[in-house]
Amino acid sequence: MIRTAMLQSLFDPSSLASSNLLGFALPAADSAADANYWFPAQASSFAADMDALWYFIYWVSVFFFIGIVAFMVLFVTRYRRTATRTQPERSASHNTALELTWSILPAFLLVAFFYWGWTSFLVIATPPRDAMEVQVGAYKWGWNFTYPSGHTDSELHVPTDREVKLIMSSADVLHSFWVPEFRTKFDVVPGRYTYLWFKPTRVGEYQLKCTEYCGTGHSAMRAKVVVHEAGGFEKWLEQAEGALLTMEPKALGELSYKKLGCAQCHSLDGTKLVGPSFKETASLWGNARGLADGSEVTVDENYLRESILEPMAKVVAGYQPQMPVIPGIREKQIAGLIEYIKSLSGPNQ
Ligand SMILES: [Cu+2]
Repeated sequence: MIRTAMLQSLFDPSSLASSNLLGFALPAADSAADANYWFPAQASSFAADMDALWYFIYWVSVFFFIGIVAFMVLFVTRYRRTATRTQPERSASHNTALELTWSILPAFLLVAFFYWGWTSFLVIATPPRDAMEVQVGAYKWGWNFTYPSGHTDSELHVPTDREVKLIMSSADVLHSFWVPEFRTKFDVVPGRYTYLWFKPTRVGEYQLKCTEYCGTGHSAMRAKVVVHEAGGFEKWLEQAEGALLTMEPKALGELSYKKLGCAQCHSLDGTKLVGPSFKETASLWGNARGLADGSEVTVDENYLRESILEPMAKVVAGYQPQMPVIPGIREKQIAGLIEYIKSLSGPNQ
């Protein structure tokens, strides 16, 4: 690529990377560098390019910072007021050649920043057609991911060296999808779909963070991202789906409680979070529960099933109508969750 060649002629990345000058290594464009002082590890196909652009702007800024400060100190010292020099030096009101130089040369640099940034942005903003598609749901305060097979999970699992396109939407407010190691980030907006793509290049576990302040639970709005080695993703998906078929209901309910994001808002120990604690729900089994609209409902299987499928139908008194619909939830998971919640008031709780 032209940009890379241009950069390599400006700074020799291989010598810098190997000498690791003060830890500010400049990675070669096709490398997958480890974490360093400035950046986490590079784990996607455009991470190296993104970092190289950052280092380019960084070193240009360092050059001008040092140059400007050095001249400033020189002039301040050299032309300072002294006992023998009490009047200001005479100075030219302007110098056309100098002014043209300091305007035109930096303009070329700005165009270089723009060109590099723009062409990189085009790559990041254009998802490849044959990418694997994953639906992403964001809500206060968690994430869910629905895979092409229909499986929904609270963790993002992807195969390595395969383009992945995320089709994202929010159930409530603005959120933002960010995995620092992938060097890409995009807002997740209620009422519309936004897209983000990446090609993971490094097997490992990463953390997805929400980067749009979205309320009190914002800092806890994280999810595990797993990049599998070749074949590992299919194996993981098969296992996760197999678990749905073979697990006994209560155990499946406990797993779903963690996997589907219920745990973000419903505690098991009576603590009031965004939604009522499941312990409280269980303790009311067979009895009436007060709703936000002043009516009452009997806590039983039908009430729980309705609340999972249609969270706004019966909002418990004292809580905000905030729960999102869980995409792709299976009947078996609903039955499991009901059994699990029921069990929380049992003798061994
Ligand atoms: Cu958020």
